[in-house]
Amino acid sequence: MNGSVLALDFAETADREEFRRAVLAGLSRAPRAIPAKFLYDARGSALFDEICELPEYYLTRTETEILKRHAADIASRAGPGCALIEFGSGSSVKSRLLLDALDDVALYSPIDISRQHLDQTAAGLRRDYPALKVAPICADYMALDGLPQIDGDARRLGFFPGSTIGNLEPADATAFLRRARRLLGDDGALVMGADLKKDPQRLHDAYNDAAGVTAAFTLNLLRRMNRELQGNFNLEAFAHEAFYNQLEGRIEIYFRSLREQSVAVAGRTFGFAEGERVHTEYSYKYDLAGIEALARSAGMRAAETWTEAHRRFAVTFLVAAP
Ligand code: AVJ
Repeated sequence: MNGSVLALDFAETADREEFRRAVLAGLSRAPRAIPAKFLYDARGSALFDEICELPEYYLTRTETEILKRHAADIASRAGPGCALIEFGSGSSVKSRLLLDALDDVALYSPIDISRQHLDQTAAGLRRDYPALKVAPICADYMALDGLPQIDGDARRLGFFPGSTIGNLEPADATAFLRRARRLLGDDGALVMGADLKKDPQRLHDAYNDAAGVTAAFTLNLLRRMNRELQGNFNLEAFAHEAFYNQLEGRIEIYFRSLREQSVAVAGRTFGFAEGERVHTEYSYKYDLAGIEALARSAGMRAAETWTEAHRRFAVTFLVAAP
């Protein structure tokens, strides 16, 4: 066995251990909850890519439209010679829109927790942008304290698309932006995408698609527990549930037990009442005042916000507040 295979095995064991702890803690607590990041194993990431193509899931399409239309504005706000740092490098489609518009990019640094995702993104970009310096960082960007691979005095331009900010509860969203502000520096900037409040029916439909892809995405967490933690969840005996909580301004997602049952996972047994739910995700929806308030709470300000005719989604250029 060579060194890199060993390193990979080690990373996998560490990931599995983190998953095991999170599942045991999350199912032992009331109300039950498992953090959203565990939805993204290989199958979960593929299902999320499918969600982005759904007719009901307007987010990706709308954000891409805004980025296309305003890439030049973003580039002129950023100025030439920036280092582009992407927090969570899903597919690199959106970063390419920025890379194409920005003047003289000093460096592109995607940060992602998945080594595999990161390698794919980096390889694709190196192929299509041979002159671009690509410096991937394998890390959890929610817990990152510095950017060791980035030196020099280029202005740091962060990119946090997709309304990933919506996964975070308000205090965590503020904490993330504070961290980003520190990583990007006093003259840094952050381009952030956020989904906007709108007709509750449209929000509901985006998380309850007719083809059932979002349900498969949620229930994939049960499959993952079965596979990685020797679970025996019956996928037929649980259902995806998603609804808009208007008071809190967020979509809430759960898996719900369809009957009274007990399930073994990671060497323990858990009883479920009929109708009992396990929380998996929040997806907070903002309005423009909410985005500005969030920015202020983290020592930043919204220098400019772009949206489109239906005002479904917003892309904001955040800078450090003096
Ligand atoms: C990746 C967090 C932006 O909240 O819309 C989509 C995740 N979950 N459908 C979202 C998700 C179910 C998505 N984010």
